[in-house]
Amino acid sequence: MRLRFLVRALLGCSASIVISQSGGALYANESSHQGARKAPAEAVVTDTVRRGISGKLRGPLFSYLAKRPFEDKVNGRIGQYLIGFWPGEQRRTTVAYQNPAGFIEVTQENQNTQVSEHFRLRDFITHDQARTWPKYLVLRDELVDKLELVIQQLENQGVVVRRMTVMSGFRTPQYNGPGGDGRSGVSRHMYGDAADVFVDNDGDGRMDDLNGDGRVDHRDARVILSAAELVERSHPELSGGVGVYRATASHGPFAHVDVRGWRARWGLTG
Ligand SMILES: [Ca+2]
Ligand SMILES: [Ca+2]
Ligand SMILES: [Zn+2]
Repeated sequence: MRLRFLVRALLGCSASIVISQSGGALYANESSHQGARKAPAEAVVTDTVRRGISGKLRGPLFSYLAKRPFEDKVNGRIGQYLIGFWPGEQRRTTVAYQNPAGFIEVTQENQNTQVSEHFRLRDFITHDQARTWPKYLVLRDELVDKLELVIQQLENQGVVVRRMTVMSGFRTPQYNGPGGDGRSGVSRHMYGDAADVFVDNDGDGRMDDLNGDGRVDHRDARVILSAAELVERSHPELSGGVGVYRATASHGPFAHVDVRGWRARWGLTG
């Protein structure tokens, strides 16, 4: 265990963060959830850092989780975990599509780490290679902030949100694929700033009836879009894409939310 922490220290990340401020959740190192291990080093994080733009509770997301630099990806993998190649590895891209700087290492032990009031680390991992650990994740804290702000906005409108399910968060390029079939080859999901979400308070795995019209359809996803619209208005720095998706045979309606840096909207017809 000592060695493990030492390795992390060498990778430039502290092993744990303990929030000293009173109230709210405690964001600590991965082992704290099991309560079995004592962190070797403690750092105090200010309330400002912890709360982020949304003012919602947030761990200083990435400072205390083990990270691997982008260069640790060799032949499209880190260890056994297949990641693939970003467009920026094959051709010149604009700044927004440059390769991510690195990856959060997600282990079976740390996957339940709470990254904000409503989200855990595992919510954002790519849904593939179920038995392969660790997995590697790109996740921008602006995305988490925006999602928390959208939840806050929905609640201000009287829409209770106990659970917002992330259907798809980060997608490795390997999983995302080269595009086609309506899926973008330069998807924001590959850059850790996009999530496909729905509100699911009743836990049936599908969107709830957010607008109270007695049906669950794309209009409920539009409620999320409208909330995101207001969030972007008050937080232009979180501008990005918002798309509405109808139910298909394989999934219910959902909304795509990202923080790509410029406004984009789709799926609004009909
Ligand atoms: Ca539901
Ligand atoms: Ca409805
Ligand atoms: Zn999406």
